[in-house]
Amino acid sequence: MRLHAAAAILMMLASPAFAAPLPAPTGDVVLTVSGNIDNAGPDGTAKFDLAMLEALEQRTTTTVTPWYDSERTFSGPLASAVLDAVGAHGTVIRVTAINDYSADIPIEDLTSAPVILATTINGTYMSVRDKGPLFVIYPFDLDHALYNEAVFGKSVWQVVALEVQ
Ligand SMILES: Nc1nc2c(c(=O)[nH]1)N[C@H]1C(S)=C(S)[C@@H](COP(=O)(O)O)O[C@H]1N2
Ligand SMILES: [Mo]
Repeated sequence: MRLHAAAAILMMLASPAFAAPLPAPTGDVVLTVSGNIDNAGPDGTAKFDLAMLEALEQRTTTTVTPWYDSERTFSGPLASAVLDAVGAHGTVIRVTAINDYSADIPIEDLTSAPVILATTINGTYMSVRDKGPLFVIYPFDLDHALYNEAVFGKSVWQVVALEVQ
């Protein structure tokens, strides 16, 4: 019995979903994650400032998109790294924007491809006017088959919240 408990704890510690507690943000909160997460604060959510997002694994995606007249370079944390940081469990992420637009993204999308939550465009932070603070960018550069309406609908800009379902 005691051995079983010890083994269970060891497995939890070894699991990538068992992430360390998040530090409290010191800058402006740009992203609030709620729902089925292990690393929530007292209010049941995990909050990120830009520095916290920048501490996670990053990707740069240079691509044409439907939203700009020519190629742009987007950088930011892998969405999968954000999910690991909060200890997410589930199948779908509801992504909500400032204008209350939301889209449901299967977690499978985020674990099978390096989708990012872009914080910068051409090296500059995105203001809300520029579709910031965060913009979901699929890796159109790696897989042109992603360049379709279904994916555009999941390419939420002005993202402020994720709910793990
Ligand atoms: N914040 C936000 N992101 C959004 C939307 C929106 O209304 N608000 N529309 C989505 C949908 S349904 C699509 S098809 C594309 C549309 O981009 P467009 O309006 O530039 O054609 O953006 C997606 N991202
Ligand atoms: Mo759409």
